[in-house]
Amino acid sequence: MRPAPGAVHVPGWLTPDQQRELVAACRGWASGPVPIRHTRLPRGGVMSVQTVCIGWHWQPYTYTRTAGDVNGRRVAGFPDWMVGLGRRALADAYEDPAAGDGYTPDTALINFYDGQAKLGMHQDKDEQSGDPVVSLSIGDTCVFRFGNTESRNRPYTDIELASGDLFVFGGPSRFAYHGVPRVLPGTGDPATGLASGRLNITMRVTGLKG
Ligand code: MD3
Ligand code: FE
Repeated sequence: MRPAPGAVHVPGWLTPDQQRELVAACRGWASGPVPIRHTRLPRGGVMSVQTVCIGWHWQPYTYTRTAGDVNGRRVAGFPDWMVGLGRRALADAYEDPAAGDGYTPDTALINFYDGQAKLGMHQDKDEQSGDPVVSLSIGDTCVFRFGNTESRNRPYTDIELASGDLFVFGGPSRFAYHGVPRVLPGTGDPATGLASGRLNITMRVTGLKG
């Protein structure tokens, strides 16, 4: 499904085995050198979503190697196997075996949503690169709100993202407003290793060096 130019939704892209392996990997990162936490925003808010980063640490609104807002430690590295997964995601989403060639994501934000968590409408513009964002969802289904590039308001489209779904945001959709107004508790399969809640992994290219 292509809800907008450059945006592609591939339901059920991850196999059950891949979902289990990703849950296990994310659990390791969540208790790694920089533990998962509710991000504090510079204006005083605290996000209801919990986030752990790999490759680069996202601290609103910048990327750093060390987590100055958590414990000052360097985040875990971005693994080569995840670069491969990102390339296969682009090839499959754009139905072009070469679409992932040269795609080298260097950071991922791993978001965990409990039944109450939500994410307000925002743009992702802290990356110095227009390369696509690859999003993988595991666990409870959510309502994902995909908007426009002009403002956080209508027009937008609400789409359900379920466990195993791939979403790629490239081209003009890369800088569109988007958010997660709610998750639908009890919709996930505990066989993924997630007893409840929703996990979302977004791979990105920061465009930073070092
Ligand atoms: C569209 N995450 O981490 S994934 C985020 O489900 C974020 O946790 C949501 O928004 C989540 O920034 C949505 C889908 C997504 C991610 C990044 C995008 C859509 C995007 C960047 C540009 C355009
Ligand atoms: Fe985002």
